[in-house]
Amino acid sequence: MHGQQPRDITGGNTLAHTFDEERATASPHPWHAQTKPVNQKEEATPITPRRVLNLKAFDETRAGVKGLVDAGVTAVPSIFHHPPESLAHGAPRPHRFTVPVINLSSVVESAKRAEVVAQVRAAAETFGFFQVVGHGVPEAATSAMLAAVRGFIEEPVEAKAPYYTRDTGRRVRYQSNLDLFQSTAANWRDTLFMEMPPAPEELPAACRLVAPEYARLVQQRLGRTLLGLLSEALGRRPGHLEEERGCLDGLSLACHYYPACPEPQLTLGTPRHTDASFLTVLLQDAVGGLQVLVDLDGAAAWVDVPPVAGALVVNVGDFLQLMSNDRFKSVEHRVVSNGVGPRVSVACFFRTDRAAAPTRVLAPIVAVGEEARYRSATVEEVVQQYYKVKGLAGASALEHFRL
Ligand SMILES: O=C(O)CCC(=O)C(=O)O
Repeated sequence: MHGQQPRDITGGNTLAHTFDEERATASPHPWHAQTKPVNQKEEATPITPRRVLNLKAFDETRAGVKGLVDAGVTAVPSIFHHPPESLAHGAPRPHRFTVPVINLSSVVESAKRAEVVAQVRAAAETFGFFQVVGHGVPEAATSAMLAAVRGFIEEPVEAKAPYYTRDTGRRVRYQSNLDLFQSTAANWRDTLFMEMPPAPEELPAACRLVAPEYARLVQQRLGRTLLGLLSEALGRRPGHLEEERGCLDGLSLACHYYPACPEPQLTLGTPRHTDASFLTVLLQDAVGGLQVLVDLDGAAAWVDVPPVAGALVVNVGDFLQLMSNDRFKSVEHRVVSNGVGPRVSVACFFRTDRAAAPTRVLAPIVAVGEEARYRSATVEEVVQQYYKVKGLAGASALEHFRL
């Protein structure tokens, strides 16, 4: 999918890798003044004054995780260490789960539409995740989008620095780890975040033409189709979620770059979470690493969402779980880090534009004979609660609104 191939920086033997102190000390990267040898049993660093200094030193480089890798780190700095219980990179247990792949190409034919509605309903009610092919977003647009993200992140630090910010007033923000100063463990990932539509001059040149067009295709073609199918799966007319519930208003893109990691067993690309969105449409390259949490005979287990050529991954977000009165599931997922990389992905979050968030009300759609399971809440309230519980693994913002 890219011009350049991902590379393996662990030498193919991640567990045998040892900390190369001399090399780290010799590197000019300012980060190294604060690194210390890695102890695999060490827990995630608590938020101590020393950690804050280390985080600031890392953030001030404006070079992200990509900068660490370019500087030649051979050990994952301690700010990125996750506690062992969050990692569990061990061999997955054998299981029968596969994320369904649904072909949307026949949805305009009324005879086949009911079959597709049934497939989407089954996936949304059980897994909360599915992949779609025949989705109407051309391959030229998906490969251009992945290449644009990679092109931007691989620019020199000075070219990217003007976009590096934690100012949420800006609609385009490049940063490493949104919650760098709040979380107890940072992630091996950099992100270019775009709230659509930004003013063209806010966008980096690498993405200026490609990102708005990709967002338009995902929103107007695939988003409209998916919301139509999900409306019907809830027993409503196809326009219900788009026209009466505003689920197509507002799209944000999180463009992630996961550099190859020298010690993937110590960190994560993205920790477990659900999405604060109605729906998320994810474009991933061929590297892999996305996993979804499923119930395997009473025990929670992480199952891969493997890259499928030409497919986009769709998942239900928290807003839609509330709105569907728990029929559709907003399921936890994460991205494991990898000795092979970089991995590039683009998550398109269908969520209300920030201007409408204080007034857009999320109310459950209650079927005949059912009772409402949630009180109504504005998008802003749900998002605030989402960030309040974020980091508490397994905690859902939705519980706060449950009746
Ligand atoms: O990179 C991925 O595959 C997933 C990213 C993700 O879960 C997110 O942005 O919320």
